[in-house]
Amino acid sequence: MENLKKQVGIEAAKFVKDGMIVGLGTGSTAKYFVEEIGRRVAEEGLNIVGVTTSNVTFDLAQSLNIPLKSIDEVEYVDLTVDGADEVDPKYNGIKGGGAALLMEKIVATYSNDCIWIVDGSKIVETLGKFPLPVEVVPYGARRLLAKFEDKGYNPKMRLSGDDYLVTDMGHYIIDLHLEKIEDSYALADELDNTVGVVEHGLFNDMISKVIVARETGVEILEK
Ligand code: ABF
Repeated sequence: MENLKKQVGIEAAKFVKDGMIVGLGTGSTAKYFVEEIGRRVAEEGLNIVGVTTSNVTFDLAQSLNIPLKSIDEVEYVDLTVDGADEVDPKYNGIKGGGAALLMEKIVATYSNDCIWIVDGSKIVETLGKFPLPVEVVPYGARRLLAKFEDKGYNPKMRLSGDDYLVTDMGHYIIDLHLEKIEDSYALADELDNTVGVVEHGLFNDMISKVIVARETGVEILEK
């Protein structure tokens, strides 16, 4: 499977051209994309500026000598390549399994184009089997947990060891075990309007392509 992930990472890097500002995603698949960009910077003199989506990716990109800027130092991002946890037939997805959803969504929001790179197991008919990450302010998190419980959303605080996981931006994550999300737009709207919710892992209408690693090879799905 690692070889398949590497293949899609390399395939996605082909969309990166000289002069681009490139969003560098997070996760085990996006790692291969970032490593390929690093290789091209080192071996081919690829001239890009990277914008990272997590501390982990920042450290990886720095170790590869990829020139970096923060999202606040650029007007826009030309192309962001990132991983995902689920992708449905409408090219909507769930992200945040890697707890980086807030910075990922901020960078994606200012990107002219986004591509997800996934293994075949991420392609689903209906979103929701993967628990939906919801990033919340620590103050009031247990009130939100109770609210989601009352709604029947089967919420669980994301843990790191015995403690609540703290994201790069200093928040907690509540994972909603919904099994099926019939309307990702309605749920996104509800969460966007819930006090204490900073961001959630529903990425609706944010990408143009998904590059999928299948046993039979790499498949590029275009919206
Ligand atoms: C990150 O990549 C997260 O949003 C998502 O959860 C994760 C998928 O990681 P992997 O490629 O390791 O399955 O962007």
